[in-house]
Amino acid sequence: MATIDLTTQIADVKFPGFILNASGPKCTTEQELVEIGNSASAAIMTKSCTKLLREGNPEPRYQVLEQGSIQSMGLPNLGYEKYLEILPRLAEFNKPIIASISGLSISDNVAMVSAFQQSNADLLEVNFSCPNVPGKPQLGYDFEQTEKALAAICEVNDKPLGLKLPAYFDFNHFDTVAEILAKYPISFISTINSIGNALVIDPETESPVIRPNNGFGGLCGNYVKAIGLANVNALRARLPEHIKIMGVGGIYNGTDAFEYLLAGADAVQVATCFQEQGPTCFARITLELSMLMASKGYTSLAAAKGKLKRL
Ligand code: RRO
Repeated sequence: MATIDLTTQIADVKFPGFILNASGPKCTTEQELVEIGNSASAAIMTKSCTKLLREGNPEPRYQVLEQGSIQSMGLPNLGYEKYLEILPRLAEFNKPIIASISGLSISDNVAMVSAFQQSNADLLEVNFSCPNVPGKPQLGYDFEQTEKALAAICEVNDKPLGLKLPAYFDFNHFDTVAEILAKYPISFISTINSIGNALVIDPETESPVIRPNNGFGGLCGNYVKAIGLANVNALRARLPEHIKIMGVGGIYNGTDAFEYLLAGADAVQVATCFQEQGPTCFARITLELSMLMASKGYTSLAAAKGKLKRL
């Protein structure tokens, strides 16, 4: 089989592959991050951190579903200082390290982005789209606050910077967010986060399947793939070329990854599938993508990237 070069690049950082873990599942503790280091994930992405350690929301807070999952984890993490301690110990894996940051306020984000400047994180991903902290709306749905936060973060940041965005559903919103992002020195976006405030009901128990927030949580997996593809493709069409796109949402196999590539993704992140199958999923999806592309006669990512054929 012809091997396909699946290496990719964001800002000046070279990634050894196209497929990495998404912030969220199994990337909170040092042991979990080491397991990602030992896997075929093209990078090590951390769970979004806050200034202080958080236990997260009450359980049950994650439920696998027939075609995906719903969760309201509530940002459980060790606190940013712990990640600053752990990151140097991940350098041995020789792959990019992405620190995900999710402040509960603009000043928290500025403080943590400042603190990570001195770290060995290769890239920072600031989360503008956590749907699961009661009383904290998703920043990415408030364009005024998005711009304010971005301006403040960029003042203190010199690392390649990415934003984790919520799903948008309106062409006006794609236009607006792209216009804002283009004004700032951003290297990438990751789109989409889980689709917030979904409600899954178990008819047997007549209850929601998760406890926090009256059962409302972020919907993930196959259910959201079409929305993820739309967000990648709509934003690719609107953003300057230097802003790269990591596609997220419903990637379980090589075909899913290929669809994100056609939509314009420069890399893809895996969440629910990693949660359910563990770290071997990265090698499997990578192999499936290579085999699919080879069978179609592609020899590079570039040949297919963004090459969706419109009807
Ligand atoms: O921890 C969470 O509940 C969570 C976060 Br920070 C996020 O960005 N997206 C999500 O679906 N869950």
